[in-house]
Amino acid sequence: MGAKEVRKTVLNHPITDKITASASPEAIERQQFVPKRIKIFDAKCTQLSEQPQYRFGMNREAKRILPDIINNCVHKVIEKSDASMAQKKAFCKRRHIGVVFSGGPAPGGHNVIAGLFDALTACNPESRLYGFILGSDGLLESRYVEITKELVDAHRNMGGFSMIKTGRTKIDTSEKMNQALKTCQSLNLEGLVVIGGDDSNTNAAFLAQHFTAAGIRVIGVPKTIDGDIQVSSDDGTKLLAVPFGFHSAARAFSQNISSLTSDAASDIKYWHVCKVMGRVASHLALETALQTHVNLVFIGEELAEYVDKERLEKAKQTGEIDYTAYGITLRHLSRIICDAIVRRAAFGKNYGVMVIPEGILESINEIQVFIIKLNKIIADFNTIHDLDFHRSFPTLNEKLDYLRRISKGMLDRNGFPIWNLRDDELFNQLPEFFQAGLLVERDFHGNFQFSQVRTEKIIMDMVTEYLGALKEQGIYKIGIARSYYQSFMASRNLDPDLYAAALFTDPSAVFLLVKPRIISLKTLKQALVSEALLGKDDEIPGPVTEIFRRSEPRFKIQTHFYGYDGRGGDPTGFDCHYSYNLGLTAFHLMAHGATGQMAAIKNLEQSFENWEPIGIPIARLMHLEERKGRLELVMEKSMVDLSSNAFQVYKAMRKKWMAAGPEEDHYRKPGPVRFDGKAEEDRPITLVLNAIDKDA
Ligand code: FBP
Repeated sequence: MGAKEVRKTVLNHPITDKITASASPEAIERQQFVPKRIKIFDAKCTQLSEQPQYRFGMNREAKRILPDIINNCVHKVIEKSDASMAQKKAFCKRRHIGVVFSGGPAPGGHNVIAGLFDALTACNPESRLYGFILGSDGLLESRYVEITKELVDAHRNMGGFSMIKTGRTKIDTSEKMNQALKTCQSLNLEGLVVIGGDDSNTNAAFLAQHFTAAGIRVIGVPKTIDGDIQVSSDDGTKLLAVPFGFHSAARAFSQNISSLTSDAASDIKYWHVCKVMGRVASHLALETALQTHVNLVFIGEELAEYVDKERLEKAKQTGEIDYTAYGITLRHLSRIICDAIVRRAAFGKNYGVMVIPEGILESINEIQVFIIKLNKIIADFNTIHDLDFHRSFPTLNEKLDYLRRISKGMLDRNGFPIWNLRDDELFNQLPEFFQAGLLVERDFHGNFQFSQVRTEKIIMDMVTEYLGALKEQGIYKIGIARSYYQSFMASRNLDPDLYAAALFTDPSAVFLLVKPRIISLKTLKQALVSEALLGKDDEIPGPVTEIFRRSEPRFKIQTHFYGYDGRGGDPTGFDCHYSYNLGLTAFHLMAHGATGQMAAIKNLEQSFENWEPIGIPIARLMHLEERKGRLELVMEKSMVDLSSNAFQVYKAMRKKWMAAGPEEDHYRKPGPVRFDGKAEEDRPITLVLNAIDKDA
């Protein structure tokens, strides 16, 4: 048979058809998987029960701007067993509902829509669900698709937001609000479900307020891989432990990062530097640490609290206060990393894996100041000139030139210079790629786009430079196992003990460190000559040179960015069940007239039987935050709580996980993301730890 015939036969073979089909066996199994439903959703009729025992503070600005939804309280979906015929009929009436994704994708989004669709059509098959295309843009431009059973079935338990796509456009003017209202009215919508993060839920609250007069309801659904939407009432009761998508993304990152631990420990030549998403909060970095036990992890919230006690003490002795001792600097951070690298290398481990949260720059004083100042400068330029800063100054040089010009005179409202000569001088010391990163365009919501900045590069460049200096000083060396050294020398007919005293700091240690002053073949020879092991004109014995070479470190890194892969990945079992029930909850909240509420599941940290569908008043979660250079009302992000069990456990374990000693590493293999199966953990580790009752 010729090549052409072979190709034809293989191409027409049924096996080829089967194994090259777009739907993989895993995808088919996923689409057919049926998430669990909270029992209450099997009831013939439900109702909302107010839960006034859960109280929240009230922001004055929120009260002023959101008067119609500010007095909402927490609602719980409960069964209505005594529903009259009329009530049942009202509950099962034909409805039109709209749904929109907003912000970055998160695994589980399709299941929210599936839950919403199933509840809506189970009540009344005549009801219609419309999905707006490409996020808020679809809502503004009236671009939508009717969501049918076929469409839903093709996306059940599958990752991404590809069914209707997403976008980051903010509905921030009354013109846009009216436009969105017009679209909803033209489709005769009873309500709109906004599936999004903190900014999108903020938008949902503003829409709810704007739509009140028209009787259209708006329900938010908490999504974000960043994990920073968490809600507790004033008395500390957890109402929402985590948004959907967090678990799946953290598990996807952890699986990949744990593969890197295997690589690092096999080839023993690389430090793998992993930047993981989380624009501001470090929840993903913390969960990844607990999942993988990598050697070094930074938690932004901890760095932000950093105080250099030594510097404070020194200043105290001279009767002064050193304000620069508060907060960590890039330089200090790079020193901490170097310290870990040097300490592991001393035990023969010139390799490792570290995790840096994407938003780490926000915790570094000097950089945070730049970010805030630049936010203001860019926002002011846009307002004053009614032009876009980035289009007006497309190149880095033009941007820098503008900064230079304003450094001579731009003052803020209180008369303080916004960008002074000192800022200009410091900024100009940064490498170009980093300057460009800090000047990157802000997103629609005025957020700094950390994902666009090569944070790991700026940090690791400083680390590499300092390690070079430590190597020169003879401090950075690879420890050599004494047992290895002895057998190596003996097999080459050299007396190990004879040379050990001249070569090593402590010849009796389990790992031998070459003396700091021996940093080259020249200094090696001097050491041997001074110990009378070598004549001035003799050559260094080959095996001794070999041992010295092995003690010389070469610092090699591989950088990785985990973010888009995890947020576009498939959901874990936890997220499949969770997001599906969020969809069901959103429907029941809306069907009973709620608006300005965020669908949530209480007791996520407990077994599924205890999950409770609730609605949380979004307006009560608002505070004022600096955006685009001015204070804006937004939903408050939840940062890593340094007193939480999860952080405390990580803190207690991190020395062990750094493994800067003779022992083996303690890496943990979490395994792949799955949606079913016995071996699968059923919720994030942070959630489980935080639910442990400290006082019990
Ligand atoms: P959301 O807050 O919308 O869920 O998005 C979070 C996130 O995944 C961050 O972790 C990341 O910084 C950001 O999106 C990147 O977004 P993009 O590159 O899409 O603008």
